[in-house]
Amino acid sequence: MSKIFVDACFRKETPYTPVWMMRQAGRYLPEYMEVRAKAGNFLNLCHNPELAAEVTIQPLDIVGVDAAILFSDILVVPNEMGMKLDFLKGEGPVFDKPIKTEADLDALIGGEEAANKLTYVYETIKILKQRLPQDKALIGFTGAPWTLATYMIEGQGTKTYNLCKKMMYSNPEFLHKILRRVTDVVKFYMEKQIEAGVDVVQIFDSWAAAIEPSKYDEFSWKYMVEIAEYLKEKYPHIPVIIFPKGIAAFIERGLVYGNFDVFGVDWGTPMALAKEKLGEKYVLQGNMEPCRLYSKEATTMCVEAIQNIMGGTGHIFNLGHGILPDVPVENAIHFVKECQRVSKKA
Ligand code: 1CP
Repeated sequence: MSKIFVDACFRKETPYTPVWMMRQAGRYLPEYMEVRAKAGNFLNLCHNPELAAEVTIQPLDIVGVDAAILFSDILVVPNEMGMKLDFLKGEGPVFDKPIKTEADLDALIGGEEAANKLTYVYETIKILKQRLPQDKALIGFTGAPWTLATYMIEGQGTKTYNLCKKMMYSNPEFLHKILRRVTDVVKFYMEKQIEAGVDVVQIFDSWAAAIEPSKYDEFSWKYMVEIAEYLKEKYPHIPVIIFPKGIAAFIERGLVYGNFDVFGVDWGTPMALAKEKLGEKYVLQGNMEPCRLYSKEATTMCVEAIQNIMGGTGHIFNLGHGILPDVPVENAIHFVKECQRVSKKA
């Protein structure tokens, strides 16, 4: 059976425009909180294939999206490269020993050996392949090497990225060494997710906008291109989505080389601009501001506006970034229904 989400990634005709929500699992769903409590904490949940599969499926059943995004986190990759990781309440992810020196990097596990340690992710995918309805796609994912490196160097989320940027300008060779190590793991990681059964892969470059435009290609885009080229050569039937958040201004520079299928547009980028600059090369995904989910009226207005710009093939509805924990579930359901209503073909 064909999956409309995958067809849409390849710009094929579909009965309506498929929809999913970035970070669709999580704290806004009471059912998620129950399972997380059972697991004990967030990382335990990522490590438990049975429970991770359960929370992956929840948003499909509850809000009716067209694709499931694998439940995991981008930071399991540096964790399995050997960096001890904790998710602290109210503070988010923290690595106890960020990379400071060449010796710190050399101590990490690389390549396929690191990717092989992520067995719980592949197990989750295998369970999901058996449980997901045939017409729903499963999206696997990774963080972009740059976005992963920001956590590995800073040790946690950051507002200023000063350690990464100090390295970028005063020791760029070392930053490239880190990015190379991460890229080599991610290529194997994505390949193994595909072999385990994901239908689509997405690369999250959430902190793309931390890099100045003239440096973005060198420190992020080219590594994502390398990953995409590697995957496309082996698995041309698997769509590759990229989400470089907040680089509307870069679009002017025409960062359009690379073998990707879908470009995830963040909520700060006008959809009409994204269409003008990128719509011929990529299917566009996005891009409702997630806070509109607080109001059904604001949601409907935005969904209609996006449909007016994007109507037809070449689009997938999505939020323009992650869903917030205090969004009412019924408003999330409303978003999905409205996307399907406005885009349904007669
Ligand atoms: O239960 C909880 O309280 C933890 C909240 C949470 C969840 C639900 C975190 C911690 N990660 C996740 C799941 C997650 N993370 C998914 C699963 C699929 C989904 O539901 O959509 C995905 C795809 C991610 C990816 C992720 N993790 C990104 C990239 C996407 C994005 O939103 O930009 C990033 C930057 C992370 C790091 C991370 N993990 C968790 C938090 C709070 C953060 C961000 C910390 C920061 O702001 O630096």
